[in-house]
Amino acid sequence: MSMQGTLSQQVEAYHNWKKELIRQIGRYRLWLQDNNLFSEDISARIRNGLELLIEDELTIAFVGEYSRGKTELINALFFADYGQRMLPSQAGRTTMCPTELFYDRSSNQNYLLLLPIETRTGDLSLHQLRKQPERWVRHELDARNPEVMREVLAEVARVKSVTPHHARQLGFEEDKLEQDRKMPGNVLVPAWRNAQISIKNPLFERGLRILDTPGLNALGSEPELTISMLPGAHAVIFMLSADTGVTASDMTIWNEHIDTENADHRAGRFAVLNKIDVLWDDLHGEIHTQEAIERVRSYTAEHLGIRTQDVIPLSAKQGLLGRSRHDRLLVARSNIDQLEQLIVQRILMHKEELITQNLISDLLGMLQNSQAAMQSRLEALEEEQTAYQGTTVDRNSIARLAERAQKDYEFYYKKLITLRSSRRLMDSQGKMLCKLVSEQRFEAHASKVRQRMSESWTTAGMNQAMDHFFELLETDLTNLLSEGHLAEKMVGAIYRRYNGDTRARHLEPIPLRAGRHVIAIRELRKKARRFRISPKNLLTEQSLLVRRFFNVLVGEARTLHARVRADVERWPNEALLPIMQYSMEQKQLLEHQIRRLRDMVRTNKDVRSERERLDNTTADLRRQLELADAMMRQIRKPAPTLLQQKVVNISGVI
Ligand SMILES: Nc1nc2c(ncn2[C@@H]2O[C@H](COP(=O)(O)OP(=O)(O)O)[C@@H](O)[C@H]2O)c(=O)[nH]1
Ligand SMILES: [Mg+2]
Repeated sequence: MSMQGTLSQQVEAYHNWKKELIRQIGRYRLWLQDNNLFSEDISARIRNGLELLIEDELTIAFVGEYSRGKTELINALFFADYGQRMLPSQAGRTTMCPTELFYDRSSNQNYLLLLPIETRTGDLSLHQLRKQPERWVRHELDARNPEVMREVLAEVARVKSVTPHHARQLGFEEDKLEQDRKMPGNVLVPAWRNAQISIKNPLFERGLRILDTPGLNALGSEPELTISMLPGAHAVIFMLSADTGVTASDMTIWNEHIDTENADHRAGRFAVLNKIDVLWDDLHGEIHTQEAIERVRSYTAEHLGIRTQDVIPLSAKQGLLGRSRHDRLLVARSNIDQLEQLIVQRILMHKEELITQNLISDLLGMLQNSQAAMQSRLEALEEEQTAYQGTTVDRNSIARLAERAQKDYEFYYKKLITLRSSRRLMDSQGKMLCKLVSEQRFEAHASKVRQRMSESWTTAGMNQAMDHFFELLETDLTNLLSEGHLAEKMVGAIYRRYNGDTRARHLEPIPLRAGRHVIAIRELRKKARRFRISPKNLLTEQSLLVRRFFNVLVGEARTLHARVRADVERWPNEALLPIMQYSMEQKQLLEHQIRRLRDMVRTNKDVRSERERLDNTTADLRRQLELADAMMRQIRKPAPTLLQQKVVNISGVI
């Protein structure tokens, strides 16, 4: 506990940091309104940013062969307070289904949802089934009664006895299943395909999601798990056990499902070397034990090809025991805190970096824009002030000011007209880009492939059809990339001209960045290749294979495609937004100034009251600029773990 805060404290700090950002964004919005700088475009951009923050989630997947202690570790990390094992964990092969743990913040309820395994024979993917609550069996969970809750949660591990034929139809490989001793000839399969557990817990309330997976058998039989759910996780914790070492099936899981290039979990893949307590009772004493643990640790790291510090030796069981008994020594010895530290430092830091790079830089850009506009308003007012220095108003200089303001106004007015036509040009460019990734186009590719697959009689023919689908998509996206480059060049030229003509040197175009989509589709194509050559799919009957391919890979491609489409639809509008915003703001400010100056010339107010009024206005403007500065400082504040890293570096503690 001497470390700098446990997981929940850090997640809390992260949450507060996000909350503060949300508050600052709200303040900025009000500020814009107060200063007449608000527009529909800015509003949309701010809304996007807010959604990103509010919906932000963090998924950690626990993966490994059965009986490595994944569920035990989840119990220790999140349910130790209940004083008992909440999720079923047992010796031997726990035939559990993939389980997701989170807190449903929209309904504010605790519950368990179970999806019957039979849905595997249907046409719907897990992703689609999530939107159909009537397909799931629902149990309420009463957190005030942990004993009952535990019994309800035991459902997750329920098995069913089925014939080998039926098991095959459900997508299982017979030889990886346990025989039913009570019904010789039958095999045991999990009764559920997926479990969703919503449970109130400080971490889950803050957007943490946990994915608990069963062993290799289930990984192979639910392609969606390996193709979209696992790669989508922000971090993967790979579980090994000190009593078995790294076995062949552990290595298969690592190589095929975790150590792949195409996953999102850039925040990290970590290995946990569990059950170190089996090495504790060494007759040769503590030092010897530590040496033994270190040996297994470096051997494991070498085997997996990761750094030794990314292998955490621990004891989930002793950690759970220690935590529920409040036995600090035992908790310390279990080393479970070290894993929490790692999660905090790597995973949260990564998320913070993402938010900082995307949202914050965007926000700071907008603020800078607004500040520049306010600054030029202030400068204009200061010039007016000099016209009021003497005892009489210097009418000539006021007239000059008015004239210049009028000219500037016309300049921005024209600029806006040009920009609007540039925007129309962008719109038509955008339409062309959108056509390349339209939904109809995608569905046309899909149905063409479906037909080719069902007409094909050979494995080779099927394979070609499947690959052809990805080829079509890749071609579309490559075209998008080159068309997008052209459009980006055009935007670049617009900005260069604009920045050359005005004083706004800080404005930069927002890129389309279509390259990442091409990479994503190529990676999905690689996955599809692996899907095709997996021995299980080679033996699957044709209609089932077509269905599986569509459920999983076409489904995944569809999601990706929709994401690309949303980006492409938004971009043409956003690309010119910064200069549009700047011009609008300038025009707005000049309009005010002109009105005021004209007013002054016409009404012939006395110098003193005019000077007072000007003083007040400039003072107010300075205050507004100070406010903007304060917001800027707040938004720039480093995120909690980044901050902590600095502290750590300074104090030299690792
Ligand atoms: N000795 C020891 N046993 C453990 C530890 N963690 C889990 N186990 C046991 O290993 C078995 C399998 O655990 P479980 O969590 O169900 O494994 P999973 O299949 O990976 O989820 C259970 O009997 C646990 O009690 C540990 O740290 N030490
Ligand atoms: Mg388990």
